[in-house]
Amino acid sequence: MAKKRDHQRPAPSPDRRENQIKSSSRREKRTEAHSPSGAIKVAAFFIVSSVIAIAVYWLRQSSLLQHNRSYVYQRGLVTTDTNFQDILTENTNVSENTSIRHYTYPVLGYITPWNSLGYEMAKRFNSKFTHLSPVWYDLKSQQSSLVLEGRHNADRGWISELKKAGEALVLPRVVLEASPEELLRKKKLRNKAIDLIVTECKEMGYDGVVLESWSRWAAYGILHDPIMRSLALQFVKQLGDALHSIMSEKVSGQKLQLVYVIGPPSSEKLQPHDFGPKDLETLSKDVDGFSLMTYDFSNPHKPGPNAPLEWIQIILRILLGASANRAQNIAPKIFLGINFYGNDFSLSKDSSGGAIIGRDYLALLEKHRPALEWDKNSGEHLFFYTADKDIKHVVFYPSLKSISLRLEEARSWGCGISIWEIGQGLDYFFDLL
Ligand SMILES: *[C@@H]1O[C@H](CO)[C@@H](O)[C@H](O)[C@H]1NC(C)=O
Ligand SMILES: *[C@@H]1O[C@H](CO)[C@@H](O)[C@H](O)[C@H]1NC(C)=O
Ligand SMILES: CC(=O)N[C@H]1CO[C@H](CO)[C@@H](O)[C@@H]1O
Repeated sequence: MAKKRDHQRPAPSPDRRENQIKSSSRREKRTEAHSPSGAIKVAAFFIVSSVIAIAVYWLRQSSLLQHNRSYVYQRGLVTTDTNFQDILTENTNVSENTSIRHYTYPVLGYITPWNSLGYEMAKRFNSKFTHLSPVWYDLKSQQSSLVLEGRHNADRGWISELKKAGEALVLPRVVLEASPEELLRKKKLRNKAIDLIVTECKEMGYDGVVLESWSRWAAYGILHDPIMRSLALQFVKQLGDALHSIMSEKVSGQKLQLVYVIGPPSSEKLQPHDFGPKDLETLSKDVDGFSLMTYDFSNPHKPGPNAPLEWIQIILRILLGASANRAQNIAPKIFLGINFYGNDFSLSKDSSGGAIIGRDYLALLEKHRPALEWDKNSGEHLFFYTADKDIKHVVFYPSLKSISLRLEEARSWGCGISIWEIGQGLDYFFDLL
């Protein structure tokens, strides 16, 4: 591990303490060799050490070229051993060329209209993404019919700038708010819902949609009924089918896409409301991607890490692990969820606290200058601070190291990733993608 980290450091980095220690010990050796009888030894020493220096430099360069050309790796910032100063000074620095992708599987980024930084990030790091999903639409019941709300959120200027900046597909998210009993039972309403979504895609030139409905259906309690559950899956297939029948305006030969949002199974023994491996198989032909919400493991009543690595591993095993066939066919469609926000929990009895985003985190680091700790079990960084009235807080917020471990996990399965959301992170997180 330590060896690997060394390879990630660039050869000339005089400002790193370890290198200073190394070079001063080398200077000591040279003075030792400077004895009257040692002229030949000195010459030999210089030749040998130059050869070694060149070899080490060459090895480091070639390993950098192969694996880790991004700035954050070169600076040795992707490490468990981080501190608030490094984060405060480095978080805005990224590789000069922001077009180079380091994560080869699909990357979906969510953008929320209430945090405009996400719109900026989508333009600046466009090439890092294959899919961008602005959170714009709700499909709602209206009297006996349906209406798709959210066109007022859609920003045409931004979409056309995005198209100039790169190739990421734009798939706005649609949340199905409409009462599911009616919608799923009545064929006319199902057709209407699908028609509204498809028409909006055509009129606005979208590349498809991200649909969120499963969590709503679970909340309404309809998934315990086998007939309703089957109608629910049928609806998603029908929408996928309808979108696939339309060609994208942007990329010739490409159909409109459907990405479906799914939650993590609640336990290894699946409940009726859990979206499980069989459901993945049922929908896999009609759905282009599954946005898997692997975050929010903890909450103010149970303060802790946002997405423990072990928990993520268990979820991936439940969904993909049972058959090699499934892993091979379905893994490329999974977008493993990665949070770019964190949590600030109060440790008092009132169980308060909640989500924080990048700028809140930086402000806390500046104010409290805390010691960051690495929680090996969850694979997340955290720190403690004391607020007014002596109330202790714990803060979990993603770090380069925590994100890189999740990327490696996703990579080992051949999965894509999805980020909630791209305006909530720090600039240098994008250097990992
Ligand atoms: C990183 O960014 C900081 C602040 O913008 C700057 O002072 C520093 O020189 C940068 N480091 C490098 C190596 O570019
Ligand atoms: C950045 O990298 C991309 C992909 O490797 C390359 O096509 C492009 O020319 C590079 N841009 C610059 C300014 O070096
Ligand atoms: C982004 C990237 O390619 N990271 C790699 C850097 O190098 C280490 C070890 O050589 C790999 O484990 C990372 O995946």
